[in-house]
Amino acid sequence: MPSSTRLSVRWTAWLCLFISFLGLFSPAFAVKENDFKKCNQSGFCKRNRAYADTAVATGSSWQSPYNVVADSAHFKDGQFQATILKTINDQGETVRLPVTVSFLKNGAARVTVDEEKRQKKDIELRHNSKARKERYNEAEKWVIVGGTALDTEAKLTYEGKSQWTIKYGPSSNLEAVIEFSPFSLDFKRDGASQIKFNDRGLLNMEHWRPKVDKPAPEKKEGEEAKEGETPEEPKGEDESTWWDETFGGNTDSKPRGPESVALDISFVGYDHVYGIPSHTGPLSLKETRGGDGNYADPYRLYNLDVFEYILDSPMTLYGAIPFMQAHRKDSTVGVFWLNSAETWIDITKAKGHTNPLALGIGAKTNTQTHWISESGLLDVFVFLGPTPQDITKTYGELTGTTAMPQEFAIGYHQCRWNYISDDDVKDVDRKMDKFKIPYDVIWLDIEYTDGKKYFTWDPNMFKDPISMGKHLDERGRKLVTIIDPHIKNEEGYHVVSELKSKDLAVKNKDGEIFDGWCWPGSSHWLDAFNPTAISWWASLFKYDAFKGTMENTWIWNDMNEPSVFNGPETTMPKDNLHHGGWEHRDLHNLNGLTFHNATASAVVSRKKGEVRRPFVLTRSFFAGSQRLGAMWTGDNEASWGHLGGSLPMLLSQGISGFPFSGADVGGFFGDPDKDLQTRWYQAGAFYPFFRGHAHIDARRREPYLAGEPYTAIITAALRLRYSLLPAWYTAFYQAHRDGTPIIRPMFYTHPTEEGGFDVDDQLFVGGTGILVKPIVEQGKEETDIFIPDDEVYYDYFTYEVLPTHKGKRVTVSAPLDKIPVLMRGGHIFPRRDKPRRSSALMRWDDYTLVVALDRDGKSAEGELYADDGDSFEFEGGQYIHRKFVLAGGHTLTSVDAEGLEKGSVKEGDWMKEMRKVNVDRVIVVGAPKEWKDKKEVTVEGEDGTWTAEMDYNPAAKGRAAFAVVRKVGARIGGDFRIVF
Ligand code: NBV
Repeated sequence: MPSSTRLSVRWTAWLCLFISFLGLFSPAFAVKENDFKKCNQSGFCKRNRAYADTAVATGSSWQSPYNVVADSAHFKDGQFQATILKTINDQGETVRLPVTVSFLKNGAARVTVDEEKRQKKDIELRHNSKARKERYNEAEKWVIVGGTALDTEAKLTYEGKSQWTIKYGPSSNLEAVIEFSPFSLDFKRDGASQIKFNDRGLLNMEHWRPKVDKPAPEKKEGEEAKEGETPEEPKGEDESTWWDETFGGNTDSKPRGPESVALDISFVGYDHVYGIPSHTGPLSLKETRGGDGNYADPYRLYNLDVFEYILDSPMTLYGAIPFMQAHRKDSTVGVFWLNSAETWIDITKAKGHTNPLALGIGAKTNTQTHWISESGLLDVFVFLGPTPQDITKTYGELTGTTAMPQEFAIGYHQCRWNYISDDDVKDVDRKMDKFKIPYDVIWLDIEYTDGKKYFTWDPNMFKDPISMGKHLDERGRKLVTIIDPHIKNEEGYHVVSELKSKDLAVKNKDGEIFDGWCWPGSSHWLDAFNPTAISWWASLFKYDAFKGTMENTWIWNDMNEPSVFNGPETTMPKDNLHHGGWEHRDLHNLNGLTFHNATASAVVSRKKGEVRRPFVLTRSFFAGSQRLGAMWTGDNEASWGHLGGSLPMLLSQGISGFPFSGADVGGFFGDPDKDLQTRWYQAGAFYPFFRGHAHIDARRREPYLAGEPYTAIITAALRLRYSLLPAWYTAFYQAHRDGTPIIRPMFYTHPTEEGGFDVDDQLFVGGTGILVKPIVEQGKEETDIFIPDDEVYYDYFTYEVLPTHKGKRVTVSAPLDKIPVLMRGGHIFPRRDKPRRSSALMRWDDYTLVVALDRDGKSAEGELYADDGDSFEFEGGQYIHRKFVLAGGHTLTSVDAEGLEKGSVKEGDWMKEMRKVNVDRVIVVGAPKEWKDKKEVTVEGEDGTWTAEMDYNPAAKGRAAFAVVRKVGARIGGDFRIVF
């Protein structure tokens, strides 16, 4: 065993010991849960839940103490501004909270509430803290990239004494009714309420107050509020965690005292809510206040290294997107809670409403949510739809859309912890070739480094990384190396010396460089919030600085929650300090994004003059991370449950604006049996990010090791992925263009089909009409697919016409070698059918167009987007974007999808080369009977008119008729017409 591996095995063993020690008194599978806080162990969550309970118990006499000062209110140029007074005691003392409601051109509205005293820094911090005094107001700097232009056409249409109404939105059909006493908001569309703020009176901004020393009651960790304590704020409030809080032996010093922000948001007439990833559990979110089948705890968003996470849980995971959509038949609305502190969200559904008309047609439920963050501003965006596409588009305008990926990045990635040497890498590469298994990227985990010092190589095991890089490059393949944010604190390691001397690390509460514990032992953490740190980080990635890397080396960021082994809940203390004096508490959920951002910008600038799209995978993320690369769902387990669980997780990522996502194929922990491994590859072939990965203690499981028939079945799944790369790339382009998910759940594609609203185990691939339901259960050889409409559905492989009915399930057989994949009639999608070793080798291959005719056998439509897959030249028009239409049952045309005139873009090298790339085959599934005697078709291309041979296969035994046109010879980038 190489020394580095031995070392890491020791570390793993140590870690396991440490973890089992923490959970010594809990049953085996509950260990992990107990390492992390429940709401009642998190002071501010518990206080706000108690506040909600008091409101409910008080009933109709509950009075929210927040009132708008009527004289302070004004409305101008699309913005309402006023001061809210919060009454804080029976003597009528108040605190001032400035509120702004902005109406945006794109139809979104934004509500921001701050606290005047903190804004003016008119507060005192305890413990001589050097922290900033304001509420954190820089989340928007990291997250929002556009879409904030004000709707200056918005109009104040009613100005009553205690209620104002503002009409807004591109079609002026939206309305916000602002109630002054108590402060509440009612967002309406076409006169009907959709979303209400503070409807239940749970708005709570914990104002600043000085600590008055009085003999503190004895308290223990996690203890309930003591009877007899005198609460200062609304009755029942528990002060015990206002000034400090202890969990797992770590004490948070809380220099600013209590400062949480909370608000109830009701979705009027909506019974499904989706989003707020990352969690396990169903796509349609569960209720969280207990009861049959519900969770007892709120969904938590606090990015953590959740070792061996459990399924079906509201527990937090590695990344957070506080964006929620509510859906009912024909309407989708949403909110984006822009707050990067620890956040909890309670969901309850008020069913059986007595007046369904008040809720909207067909809806009987109000979904009530309660958002609770530890600190920061109250800053919420409201989207009124009405379609799911409207919501993801506007959210994409605000937070940015998926970056166009490196084309290789959507191929298959072969990873494990760890490929142990450069010879090992070459060997795996050769074997993949020997078995004719396509793949694009091989990955190196932490053991490639010299003693976990990033930017170095283990001198014994990776003697010649450049020769390894070149070996891969010859086959068009890439290498990804891991770079984590913890920097080993070791004398003589140039990275840590510079980090210290340049003062670019995160500080502890006393302003000294923070020292924590991670893979390398004692470590410091890059403060990626600091612009100087970002530039310095970039310098480390230059090819001549990170020696051994070259043009085909890309990067993986792990542990960026950040993971700190000896920190509270395995992360940084909340009172740590970042650039600008902000406490870690305020920006914790942004930490991963800032590190990912630093790495992605470093990778773009590795060499002067080299302008290429970065590829950086991140584990931790926040809203906006989609602009920077891909994510994966962290340390899952080699079990059927985790395979099944990956689908709703990735669907949720997709509708939440970060669709470039995947789960470790095969499962990270443990050893999958061969059936599971095979089924996982079949599912993984439909993950936007497709990577096989395994724990260091897991047995080797490269696809060629599985043996027959498994290797052949896995290879077939990989080839299916590779043949569909043009369709996947087109779906990525759509995501990039307007925030559309890459894999799409039923409610998104069929928002009126109620039976599909809680279906989360099947998906459509982009706009291709390809409907997939991976098998995720052991021994299962058939499955039921939910059919959301009246279209015809063909089996992808056999062209069998399935006996489908709208809203019903259809049974398809799925022995181990079969993935349940259907083609929805009415679509055309591009493929490349020649199997090759990597996507790079397919670059100039001709295309196949698959046409699945609609139920009338007359029409179909589809798209292809292609560019050089590497540079930013597509931004200057160097791309091909075609629209294919088969109409009238006889003519297939290809036109520029954006209506651009031929020759309107000067062709660069890639475009010129693409002139040689053609449509080779057209397969028409569901071909009309009238074609049966045809032997050829007429092709009208840019260079003239010619004929191409066609075979017609009549319908037989449930299989649709299909026609195959060979050697079409029409240029893929040009206009053409094929007349059948
Ligand atoms: O770097 C080692 C692993 C990595 O393989 C995995 O993918 C990450 O999620 N890493 C976590 C740290 C250790 C996990 C036990």
